[in-house]
Amino acid sequence: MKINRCVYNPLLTPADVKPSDPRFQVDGVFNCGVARCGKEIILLCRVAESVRQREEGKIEIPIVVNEEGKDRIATVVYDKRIQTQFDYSDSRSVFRKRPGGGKLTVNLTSLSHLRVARSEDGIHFTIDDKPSIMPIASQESWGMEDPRITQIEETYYITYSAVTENGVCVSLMKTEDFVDFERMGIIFGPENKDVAIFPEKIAGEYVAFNRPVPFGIGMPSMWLAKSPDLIHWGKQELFLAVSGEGSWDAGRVGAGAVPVKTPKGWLVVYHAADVNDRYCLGIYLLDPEHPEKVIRRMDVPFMEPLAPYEKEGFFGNVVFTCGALLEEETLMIYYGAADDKICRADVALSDIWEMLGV
Ligand code: MAN
Repeated sequence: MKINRCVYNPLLTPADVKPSDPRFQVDGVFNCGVARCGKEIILLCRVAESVRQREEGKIEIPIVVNEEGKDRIATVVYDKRIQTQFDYSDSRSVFRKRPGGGKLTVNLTSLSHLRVARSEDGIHFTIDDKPSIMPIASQESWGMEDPRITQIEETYYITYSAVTENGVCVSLMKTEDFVDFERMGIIFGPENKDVAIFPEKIAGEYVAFNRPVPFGIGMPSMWLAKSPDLIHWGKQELFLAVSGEGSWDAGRVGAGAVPVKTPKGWLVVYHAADVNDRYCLGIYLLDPEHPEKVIRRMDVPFMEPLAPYEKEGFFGNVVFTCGALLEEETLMIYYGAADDKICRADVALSDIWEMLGV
């Protein structure tokens, strides 16, 4: 399998990104949506920030971002030397024990917003100095994550994880120019993530992958939903459940890139994690008229975290994609590496067909 990692990887790192507030540091620029917009390739990047330099042994007052009337988002600062009651073993979150067993997330360690980066060659990107969209307290009090862009005619629809203290939802917004964005509200209530909308109606309906997160029974699996208008989603069908213990996809599975139309069917690059949170990418080819019908699936990983910049970072051993473009018979996969950088890998369509045996 010829996965060609770009020799310029990583294309964007935290050092390329100006913090949205001088008191913040950028912890990661990763998991970006991608769109072709005329001559340019646009990445809508997730930028994760946290409070910079803390005085030892002192908990600073929270920094308020994006104040709207009485609503505000304030960053919360945890210091494991003082707040010893919490579990800091995962770099992404702060946990405490849940009454009756398990862990409850007290907060995330960073706050994410979305920011545009542009390039004419798809390799050298310039990221804006300022956020394109900051989270608002009433909808995304814990941040906006993992945007996926679906172009339908002249409009770009963006799904993203709207993280709140009451759970992770998936919201929709739209733009025509990546300058003005219009929020369209929550389309999947908590807990759901990884919504990738197909770029056209199939048999008269919009179709989207989504990934509910069951608490009692079941594991985080990929589902397919349908909608007449991109807002109301139903007719849920299970698409892919996790595999047995020990396998690369035993922990969770979810959409990755927005499905790509090819002459042989829908190409779907998704993510799967094992029980140790090692994130790989998998690949499917789906029937062009019936996306629930699988033509071929590769049952081993299509791409694994192998490069040093994928193995090490804010949260290591992660390759995670939200978008790919098919241009000149090549699939260009933009992906987050180790939850702090943006990278690109190219695969020739002919190699994908050979691998899938179609
Ligand atoms: C989460 C995802 C991503 C992230 C991975 C790995 O489940 O939503 O935001 O890249 O975990 O940390």
